[in-house]
Amino acid sequence: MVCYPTFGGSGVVATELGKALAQQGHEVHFITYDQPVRLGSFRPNVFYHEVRIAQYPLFDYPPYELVLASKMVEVVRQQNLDLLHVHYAIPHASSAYMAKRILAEEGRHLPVVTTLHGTDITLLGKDPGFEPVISFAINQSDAVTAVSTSLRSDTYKLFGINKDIEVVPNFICPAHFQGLKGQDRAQFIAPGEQLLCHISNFRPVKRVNDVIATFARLSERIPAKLLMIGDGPDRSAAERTARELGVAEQVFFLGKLKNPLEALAITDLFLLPSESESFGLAALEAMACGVPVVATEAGGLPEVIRHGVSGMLAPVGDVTMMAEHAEFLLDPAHHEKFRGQAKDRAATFAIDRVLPEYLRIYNQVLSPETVD
Ligand code: GMT
Repeated sequence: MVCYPTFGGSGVVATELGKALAQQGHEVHFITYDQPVRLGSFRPNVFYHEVRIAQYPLFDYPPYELVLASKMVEVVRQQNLDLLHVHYAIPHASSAYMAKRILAEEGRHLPVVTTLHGTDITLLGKDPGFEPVISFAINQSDAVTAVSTSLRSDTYKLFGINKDIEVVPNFICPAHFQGLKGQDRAQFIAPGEQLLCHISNFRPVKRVNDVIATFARLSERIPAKLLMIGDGPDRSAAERTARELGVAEQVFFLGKLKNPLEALAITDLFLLPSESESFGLAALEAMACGVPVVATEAGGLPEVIRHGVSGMLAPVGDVTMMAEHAEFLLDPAHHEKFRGQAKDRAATFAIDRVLPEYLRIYNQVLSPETVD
């Protein structure tokens, strides 16, 4: 399993998939530059290999992808791995291609499965500096999956892809949500107030200012507080917007949390007004906690959030409509119904539906007909 170890959804998906495979008896080796955030404590069949880059004065830009490719080769040789599953095209798929070629020289076939997660396609894909490498790495993978139908079609639109891309949606592990104990709500809200939540990496694509603007409109109508979880380039701007809109006292910027589920468990509504979103794993996790979602109609979000069922959708930037949706969903006349529906919808993304799909793909690339 090759992934980013950080708080992003692609790392979470890779980690949870690896843990589930290990539980079934497969040996899973994580290759990345830091311990994946959700890996937790040690467990049978799970191994972590750290990619370390030596600092040389010559390197203005440390060549992570080369060190990663070398580490892949080393781990495949030493652990006798059957395949690599790389999450995020850049640079994981291109490093995997290099590792594959090196190993082919010694007569070893190493199938590579690439899972596309979103920003590798929708943001980096628009950068001509990356396009040839992304297209090549995807085309050279033995199997390619995308986390939503929307991402699949964006990939075909943006790149010269001649491979089948299978849609395997992201998932939740129901066990993480059963008996989940949240924080004490009274730390954040007074009786009668509603608690809203947003989780992201605060990059421009997340439109965190729209979260604040939506909340400011809503809080004119109902008493509420907002938890802002995560960190990134637009955090200061969002804090400024909260002050300008007069809601700074009601908005708590908590920074990055290792276990955001504890916050979701005490939340009444989740806001995700992204410009583009291939899937929206945070929204799915909110729904699994019984939290309805107000989001945009962007990308794969409508595939996850059923409008009028598990939440409500609005056009990108329409903070007035999002505030109206929020007010509707929080209305005691509807809120409990939407809570239940959000949970039911999330249950359709349980890992036991998705794991067989990945196993089928692994078996497919391991079957002799695919050996070149
Ligand atoms: O949202 C991000 O910028 C982080 C990025 C990542 O690599 O984790 O998230 C992408 O992958 C997630 C897991 O598949 C998806 O749930 C997110 O929707 C997707 N983000 C975007 O498309 C913006």
